[in-house]
Amino acid sequence: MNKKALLDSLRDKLNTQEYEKLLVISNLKALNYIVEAYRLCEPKEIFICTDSEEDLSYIREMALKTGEEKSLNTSGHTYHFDGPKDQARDRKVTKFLVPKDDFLPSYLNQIEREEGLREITELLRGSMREKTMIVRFLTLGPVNSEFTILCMECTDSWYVAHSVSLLYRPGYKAFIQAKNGEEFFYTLHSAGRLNQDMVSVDVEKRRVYIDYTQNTVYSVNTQYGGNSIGFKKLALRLAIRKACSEGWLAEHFMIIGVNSGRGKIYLAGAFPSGCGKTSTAMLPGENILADDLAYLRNIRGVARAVNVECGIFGIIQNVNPQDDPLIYKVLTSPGEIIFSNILVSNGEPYWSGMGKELPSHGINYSGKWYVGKVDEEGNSVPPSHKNARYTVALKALENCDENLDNREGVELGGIIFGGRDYQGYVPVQEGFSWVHGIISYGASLETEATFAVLEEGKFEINIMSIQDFISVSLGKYLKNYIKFGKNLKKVPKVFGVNYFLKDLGSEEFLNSKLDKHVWVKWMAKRVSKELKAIKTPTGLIPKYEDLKILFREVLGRDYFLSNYAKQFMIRVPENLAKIKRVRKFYEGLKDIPDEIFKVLAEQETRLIEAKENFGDYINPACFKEEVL
Ligand code: SPV
Ligand code: MN
Repeated sequence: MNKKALLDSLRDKLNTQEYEKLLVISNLKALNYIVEAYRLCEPKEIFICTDSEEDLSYIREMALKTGEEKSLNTSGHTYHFDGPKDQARDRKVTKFLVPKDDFLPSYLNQIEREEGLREITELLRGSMREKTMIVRFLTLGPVNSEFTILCMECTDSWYVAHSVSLLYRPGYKAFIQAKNGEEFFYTLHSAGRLNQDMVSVDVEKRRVYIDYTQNTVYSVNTQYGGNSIGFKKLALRLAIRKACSEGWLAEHFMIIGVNSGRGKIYLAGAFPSGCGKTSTAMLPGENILADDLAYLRNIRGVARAVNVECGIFGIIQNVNPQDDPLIYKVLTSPGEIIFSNILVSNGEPYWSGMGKELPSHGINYSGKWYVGKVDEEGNSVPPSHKNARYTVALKALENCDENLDNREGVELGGIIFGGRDYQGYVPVQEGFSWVHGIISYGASLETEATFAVLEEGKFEINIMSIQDFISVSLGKYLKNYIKFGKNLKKVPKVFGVNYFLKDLGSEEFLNSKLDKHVWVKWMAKRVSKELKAIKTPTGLIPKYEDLKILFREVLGRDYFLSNYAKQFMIRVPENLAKIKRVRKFYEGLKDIPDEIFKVLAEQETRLIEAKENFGDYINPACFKEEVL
């Protein structure tokens, strides 16, 4: 169909103003998606958001008017509830649509494309009756840059439409400029039938299907942001495929600008949900550039990175004035914030671990809440959900980095990988090389699954903390990663951190939450070549004397040799056991690059040699070789 025919087919659903908003768009595919979404979902009307202040405020108003959000006492603050069974990403129902003549490895959750399309089409059919379909155009990455990917979502949720105003950069203008045929990512989302609390009713029929052949994602019968905001993890899956075929990286990274003695050093970091990613990105005195997603490109031999987003959809549990002073201040000051799945009492938001007593009554995602409440299965209902979140624009933070919208991105000095590892890795270490670091810390990242996915409590490998979103074979993904580093002239350092190390045979954590700031400073100073490090079998570790100074400078406190000896002890049996688990994991897969096995074997040899010389649990003082 040509443009006129496409627009004519929407004529009775669009008033003149909305019609004119679409007239300036020449990308027929974008127009066609709107027509198809309208025919399938049958909304009573369509609202096209042009990113004008008027349109953005209309979305805010409608989120309140429909009851998808409600106001809190503080100006600009609203809250939204997802249903009790719709509180996290759902791996089981998130599937790739695979055409008959294509192949995806069996560990990627999938369904035959035609069958999946039929199923999702039936679920979406008529799903927007009596509702408005909102069309949002946005960009992933800064506008008009080498990194930019255009993105569009049709949704019937004002909450989703509102969230993206805070989380993504406006893209209507970019779509006007886009030529017909220009590629973009697309999501069609419907929350499905809603109850009187404006919560999705048919969560049992929740589906998130990814049609990578069309760069399209369908999401239905769910509201939780991670399932419904197409630009987040849904688009990440599409971006990973694109990145792997074009030789760049789309990653689950935060980015922090760290002030070192020699200027600002940017470090990216991958941590599974609930493992300290946002709090690392948000360290006081440093600058946050990204909290969740980054694109990395080789630009003239340098690894440069941008934030895919421009806002935070962050976990709120345990955000308190001691541990996260910056974000706590934002969350308790006037300004545009959407709280989700928290406890509300007398118009005030509350969450577990906020550092003050919670009221005994209120309302939360389960309805009326009171101390001692249990759900249908007899489990106690917490005041706020563990995966309760806040949504806020990064620009609302006083520590937002000045380069957030830099079209060239920032030069990455290092990449950090950190999981939830109670027994093995030291709190911070540096890889001997790109390949060593990527494999030992990134591809070997193990963690306990946390509450942001629905199967809690299981230990598992979570490659680069992105495994949930990998949309190609793991081998292909890892090869691309390794090659990316090899093609750089200036290679970022690779670090492994572990905030969760416990004392041997004890449940006691060896670090306080604030210590991460010292590790981050150490890493920045390694990048700027201010400090030497000690070579151990698993990586380069800090010198005690340097940490002693850094603890004093950063946290204003003493750091004792006895703490260092415990924290940086090389635990040979735990490390060898880890290598075995990781090797077993990769041996079961096809097309894994040989380097993986080589690096693991070398690490194993180094550990065995060290054990022969010094025993199972090695005091870091045993290692004498220092490197700059
Ligand atoms: C995560 O779980 O990694 C998040 C939130 O950042 S979600 O949008 O659910 O992916
Ligand atoms: Mn994330």
